[in-house]
Amino acid sequence: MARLDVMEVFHGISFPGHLHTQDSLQLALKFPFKDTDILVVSYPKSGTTWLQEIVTLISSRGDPHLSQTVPNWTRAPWLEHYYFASVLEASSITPRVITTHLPYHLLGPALQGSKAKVIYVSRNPKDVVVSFYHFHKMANFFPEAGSFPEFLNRFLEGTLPYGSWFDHVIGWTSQTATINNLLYITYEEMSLDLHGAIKRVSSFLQCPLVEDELNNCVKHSSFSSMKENKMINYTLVPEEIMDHSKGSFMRTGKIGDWKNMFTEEQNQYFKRVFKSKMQDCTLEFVWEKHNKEEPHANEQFPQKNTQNCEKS
Ligand code: PPS
Repeated sequence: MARLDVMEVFHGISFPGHLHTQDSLQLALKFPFKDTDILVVSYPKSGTTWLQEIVTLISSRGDPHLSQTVPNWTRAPWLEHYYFASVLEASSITPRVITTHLPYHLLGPALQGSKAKVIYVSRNPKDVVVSFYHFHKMANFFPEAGSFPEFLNRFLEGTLPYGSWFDHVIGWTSQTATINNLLYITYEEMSLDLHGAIKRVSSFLQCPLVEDELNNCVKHSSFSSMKENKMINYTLVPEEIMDHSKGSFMRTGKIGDWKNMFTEEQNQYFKRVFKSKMQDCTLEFVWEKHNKEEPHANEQFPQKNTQNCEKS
């Protein structure tokens, strides 16, 4: 299935036709989750792959064998991708780890009543848009990225593939009352204290680890280890689909790279749009709270209703 030039528009959101069909998207909305499932949810470029790796390593108690021998799209497949059903059927990995970029307003109904464990990972949207821009340049299943100012406008309008970051974050972070087991984590938290973040995820998954196991998880989910791991760095994907001469999937792995891309004017514009779109959101964003831009080491996003939002 190449379909590199096709975009599927589903409920007003465009998805790359290389990975999605109308059927696969429709099937995702009716997926019968098992209570033992672990669902990794994110807007693209927010730390999805990192969390897939962390969850795999926690389930393997720090042993990197699975994460170094099975590609992430097989061991933690995307629910909405066309190959999902066949991968899941062929897999014997337990617990099942499933990934999705779908917004809450589409996937929420399938989760009602389920005790599946949901982990929502988010990231400073300025870093998200920069990472997404670079990814558009190397991944041939996206439309042309255009110039960065154009791309930024499309991000702020919510017309990029996978829809609006604002709707995604607001949708998923308002669901503490409607989803049984939900953990919020941020890219920034993982970046500033990976050991603490892994401990929090392992406790949420009810898979407490001893110190050695935790340290192995930290080691194998570090940026440098993951950058070398062919099972997650996408170098297994053929050149015509991801052009590795134009960049790498594991690009910088840093907080605040947006500063290398945004002009001051774009930053001010972004802040205005952010303020107006998020005004009814009761959550506070850590990269705004302390020194206005950067997340604070000991804080998590969102600030209210967080910590362990799981209700077991
Ligand atoms: S995708 O395409 O939606 O699955 O992308 P996603 O995995 O959500 O995001 C990719 C960005 O996450 C960075 N990344 C990491 N940063 C730090 N440490 C680790 N271990 C790590 N793993 C992935 C990756 O480099 C992309 O961010 P940028 O800013 O582009 O480097």
